[in-house]
Amino acid sequence: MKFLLPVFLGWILLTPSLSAQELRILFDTDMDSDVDDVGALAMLHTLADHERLTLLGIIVTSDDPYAPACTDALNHYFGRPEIPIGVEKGIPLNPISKYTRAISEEFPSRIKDYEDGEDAVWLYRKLLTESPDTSVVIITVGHLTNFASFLRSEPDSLSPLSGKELALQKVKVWSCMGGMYPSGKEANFYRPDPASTVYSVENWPGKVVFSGWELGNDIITGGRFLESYLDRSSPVWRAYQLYNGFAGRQSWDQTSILYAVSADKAYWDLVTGGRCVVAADGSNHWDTQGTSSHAYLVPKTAPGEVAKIIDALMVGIYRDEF
Ligand SMILES: [Ca+2]
Repeated sequence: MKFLLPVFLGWILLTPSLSAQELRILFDTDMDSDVDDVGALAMLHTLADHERLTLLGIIVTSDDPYAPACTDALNHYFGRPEIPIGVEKGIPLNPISKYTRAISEEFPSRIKDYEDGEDAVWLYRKLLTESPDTSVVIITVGHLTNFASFLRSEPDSLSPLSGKELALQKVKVWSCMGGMYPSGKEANFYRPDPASTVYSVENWPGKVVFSGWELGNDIITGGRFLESYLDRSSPVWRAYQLYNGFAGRQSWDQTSILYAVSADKAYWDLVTGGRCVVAADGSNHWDTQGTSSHAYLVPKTAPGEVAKIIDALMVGIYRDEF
């Protein structure tokens, strides 16, 4: 099966897309238990190939020993071996992934060991310090341990600004896959570090858009289309094969990517006029009484149609109107 162009003829956006210079992405991923992180990173590379964004760096928030090397191998495959990767240094490691070890062993990479990664907080601070004001979009698709540590960071030799001050000055928006809306309990928020979620959501100084579990749960990608379209030499193909043999998988993480590049609300509507409140156990609800710069996404386009866009970007097919 090959991709059919007419599928996309209905996708016309009302505002022009941002250029790669205008859309600078910092991607924070738990590249381990689920495979949607691989799909999300593949989408970012396709969009970078077509100059829709610049991928500044990747924070790997995972205790899987092969997660950084797997991420680096994906970057190598897509021709961007220079992308810096940050990790939480010195933590106990626990191999939990169905695919990271194989990808790290079967594909070339610069990073060989977990500790080869940069310090995550240092990398957050360095990349933001080097960026123009209000230019960076942070996309988080995992738990928020490193993100919270960055927010808590104090002035250092990189910058006289604290983490919060850097976020306020440098970040345009935080696109966060996490939580359930209007209420519920979702893994990125509660496992394994709900305290970092509480801190991050309460202390984030700028705009944040949440993509909840319910959004990506209805969008199934990575099935037979990906199997048949991608070359078997692709680590994306290999990861989805190892994960569930192309049975199809929910697209939680990919939603936050698609939102970041189509922030003109092509695919979803934004709910504003309230704030996300996270409890100590990581459950969350939307408090309509509060005011904040929080928002969450609700479906506007049929999940099956969004799945076609995501599948296309995951296998390297691109249209300007995406
Ligand atoms: Ca994830």
